[in-house]
Amino acid sequence: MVRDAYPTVVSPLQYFSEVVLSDYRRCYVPGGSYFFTVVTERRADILANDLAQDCLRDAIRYCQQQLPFRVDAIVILPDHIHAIWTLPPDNCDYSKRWGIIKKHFTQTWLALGGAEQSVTASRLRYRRRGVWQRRFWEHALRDERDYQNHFNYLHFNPVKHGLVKKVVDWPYSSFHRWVEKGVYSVNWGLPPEDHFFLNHVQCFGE
Ligand code: NI
Repeated sequence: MVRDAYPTVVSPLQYFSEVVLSDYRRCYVPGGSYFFTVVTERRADILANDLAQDCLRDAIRYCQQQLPFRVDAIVILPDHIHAIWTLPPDNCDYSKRWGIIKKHFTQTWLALGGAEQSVTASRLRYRRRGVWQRRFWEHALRDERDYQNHFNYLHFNPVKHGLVKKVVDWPYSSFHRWVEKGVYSVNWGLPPEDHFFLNHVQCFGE
């Protein structure tokens, strides 16, 4: 199978479904896979650094010890995170999990000198800090095609947001893990002028 170039006679989505999807379709669990967008307080650009990545990794592991789930894909952008999780069918409370992750992240992040936005006295009374927005966006992935679209959307996101020209150049992404597994070519990701790709990748909130 050719992985380093798109066959010219096949559209990118056909290419993904035939070549790439077969490698990770086992990840999709009906009713158990979700796409999330989590945003920082006042959209502060605080996340694109090694400290934030380490704190987030710690927080996710801490949460998984209490409430298991699988992180299929994750990308950390300066002011938000996209993630795809698969949850066990008997315990799929993702809100609780995100609550634990945000709280743990905030504790270690602030203890290690990470930045936060100023918070009002009333919010402090509720022990809320100025790191994360309270709400997050979630979308239950309907089928393998939906999973595949969001999986690619997530990994393309640093290019979509203008942070890098090539997907591989953004360090805070599970893209690299999937390259190691052979799901993506290291050169995956089309340039922005490829309208076919952009027209077929919807905007999922961010
Ligand atoms: Ni985004």
